Amino acid sequence: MTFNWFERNPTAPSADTPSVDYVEWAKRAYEHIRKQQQLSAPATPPEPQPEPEPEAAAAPTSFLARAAALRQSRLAALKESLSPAESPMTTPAAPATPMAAPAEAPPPVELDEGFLWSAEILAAQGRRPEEVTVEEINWLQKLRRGLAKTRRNILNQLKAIIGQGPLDERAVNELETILLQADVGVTVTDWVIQQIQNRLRQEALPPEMALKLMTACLRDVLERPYQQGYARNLTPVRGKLNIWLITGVNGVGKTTTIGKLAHLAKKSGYSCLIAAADTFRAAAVEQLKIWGERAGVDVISNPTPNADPAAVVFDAITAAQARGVELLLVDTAGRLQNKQNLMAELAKIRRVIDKKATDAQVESLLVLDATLGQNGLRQAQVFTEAVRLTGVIITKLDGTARGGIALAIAQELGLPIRFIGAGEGLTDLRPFSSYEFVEALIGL
Ligand SMILES: Nc1nc2c(ncn2[C@@H]2O[C@H](COP(=O)(O)OP(=O)(O)O)[C@@H](O)[C@H]2O)c(=O)[nH]1
Ligand SMILES: [Mg+2]
Repeated sequence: MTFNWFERNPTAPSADTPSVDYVEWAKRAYEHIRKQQQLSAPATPPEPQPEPEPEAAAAPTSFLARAAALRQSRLAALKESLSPAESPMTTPAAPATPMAAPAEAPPPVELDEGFLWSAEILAAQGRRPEEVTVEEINWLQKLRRGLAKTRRNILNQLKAIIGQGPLDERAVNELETILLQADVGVTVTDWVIQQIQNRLRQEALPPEMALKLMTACLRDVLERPYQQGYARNLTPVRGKLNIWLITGVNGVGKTTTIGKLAHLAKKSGYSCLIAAADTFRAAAVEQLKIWGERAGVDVISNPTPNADPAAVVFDAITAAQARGVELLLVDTAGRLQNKQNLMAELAKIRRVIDKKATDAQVESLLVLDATLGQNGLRQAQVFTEAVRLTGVIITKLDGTARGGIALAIAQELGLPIRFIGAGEGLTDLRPFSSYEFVEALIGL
């Protein structure tokens, strides 16, 4: 059965999720994944990963240190519990691949702290170890690695301000600074701090509880759009035409994101087509075609220089309707230099869609570059005026220490975050999960 990635939006474990033996769970998941991989051999050598920097080497008595020690001991127990045949040490060296490995083949899993963390996240959601895939584990590891800089900053500062005792006023002020530095934004920070202070007035708040409360508050901010009528998942409706208009400033990652979305759609069993409506530069169309090839999805373009983007969209809709395509991804230009033109261009594309594809399920997704922080958010205001946006995609979460920007985005735009990108590869984009995101951001 095809796994539909678009339906994957894990929720936080509820109070009645049964408690799990994480070591046993991780062991079964590891054995299951190894079996899968042996069936689909040959394996590709693992991507070289940067050495993880030690996380929050806290004073030995603090709860941060306890959490780190707990995972280390679980990891040791896990390694010990595996029979020699499954032990990663006995893996035969992967054969040297003469050509670039197919993008499809995921690297073998490594039994490390990141694997265990991913396993814990999946286990806590009540998933069964026999149903998880190597792609899911790899993605969670990537997400955690991507947010490592932000998390390290937060945890290191937390370590400095939080002792063993309950929180005091000074510690709360420091928490405020930490959130602001992670680019969570003033509104969200104020609200979170207020929640913590309200609680402090009722009872003593040990640091561990404060962190739990903060986690829940941040998740709450990210999930508010669901309470305002947005569905939890953005899943293309099967058997009909879905059109996703991908907008955003130049360089934020629109074209790359379209390649990754096309890949995800194919993997999830959808028929897909791409429209090259960023016609300003010939190179942009070429770049999109390369991504289309990688994902195995056709690209509709117009060879005329400076072709009318709306005409390209018209052609693409015609092709999509003739072929019974389910998901049409539309790449657009994002030149902010000529704001008026850009807005007119996007509005025209939208009119063509509304006129020509009356039954289509249309989404307008804004792509934002996480490394730009609050600046990116300000730039994006143009798009909120030009198109009726229905969601956000955040890219480049790898390599930023300001991963908290996701919170500011959800708050300021009032839109659900639909996908996040954490790398330049085909598989480096997945549907957003507030639970997994917040855990990767500040979870222990
Ligand atoms: N590190 C990283 N780079 C990305 C990501 N998404 C896109 N990029 C890079 O950002 C640059 C601009 O991307 P592009 O798709 O051309 O942006 P566009 O102008 O909005 O279409 C390219 O070098 C991409 O490889 C991501 O999630 N992580
Ligand atoms: Mg582009």
